[in-house]
Amino acid sequence: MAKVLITGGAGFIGSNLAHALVDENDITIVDNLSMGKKENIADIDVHFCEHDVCDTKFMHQLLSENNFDYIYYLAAVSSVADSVARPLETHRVNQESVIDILEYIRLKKLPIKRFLFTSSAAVYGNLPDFPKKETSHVQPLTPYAVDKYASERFTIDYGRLYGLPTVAVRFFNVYGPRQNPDSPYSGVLSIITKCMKNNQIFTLYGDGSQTRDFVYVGDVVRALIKVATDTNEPTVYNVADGGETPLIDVIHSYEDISGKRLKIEFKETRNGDITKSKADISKLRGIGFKPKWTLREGLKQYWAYNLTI
Ligand code: UD2
Repeated sequence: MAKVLITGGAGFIGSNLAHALVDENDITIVDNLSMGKKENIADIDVHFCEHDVCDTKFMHQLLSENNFDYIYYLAAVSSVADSVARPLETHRVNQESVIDILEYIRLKKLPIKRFLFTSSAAVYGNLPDFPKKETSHVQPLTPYAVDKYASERFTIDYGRLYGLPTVAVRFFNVYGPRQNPDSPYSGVLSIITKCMKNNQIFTLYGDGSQTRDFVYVGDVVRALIKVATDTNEPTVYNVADGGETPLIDVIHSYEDISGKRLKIEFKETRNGDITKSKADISKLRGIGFKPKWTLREGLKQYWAYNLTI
């Protein structure tokens, strides 16, 4: 049984990862519940520590008392808008806490098998390269993107310079069960789901023609486990579906699946919103990963889940 640490493990992606790993692994979760929820992990047997990853004293003690095999680093302030409003505070979470852990692992020579950092498609910014490859130019336009990019590079450099077993991924638009819809910058499908369920009006910024590479969280979890366990290089992988769908088309499919009509109010495009997004996932496919969930199947599963809660 491997010992696994998931920071941000009570959050959306982290809790789905914990559910997938719990039967065969001994799992510790660190989460300050800023976006995560205890209910997300209430039905699984994990060691839960309600702590901030910036509490370095606590984190060092946790690492020295447990010989973790795998560390999945998902803790972050995931709101881009929040990083623009509070750049220094979010920097501490999104970058300093990551370097602190890497440095502790290096200095104490902790015998981990893999440290996986989760970065974001935000690092690509608004450049025209399309679809986005891991080798495409980056243009981190916000403190969030700068911190994700820097932490990702630190993670890779700790592998290249000091031989730590590290790797990183860049998430595109992940959706599915347990995504928290409570911020205006939450994933759009979590907001749409909430609006559909409660017959609320959904504000669509723009005309709905903006495209995204939507990837179901079940596939994201499979990709995370594969990258952490089946690769060796300190490098970065796009984690996405590799498809590109206009937002309005997603809404229509979702209406079709749920049998509900979404009330839409159209507003001006959000400042800084990108018009097109799509990943090239050939690097991920190259390690044997294939997305299992079509957008339609993912939406069906997500809607079915929402009817149970
Ligand atoms: C995603 C990430 C963000 C950052 C960015 C980099 C999520 C939740 N966010 O932002 O962290 O990495 O990619 O490019 O994964 N929308 C509406 N109404 C709403 C909410 C959203 O119309 O109430 C639109 C929004 O303007 C955008 C699209 O839906 O055009 C997707 O929005 P999003 O916030 O889910 O994701 P995105 O790609 O803007």
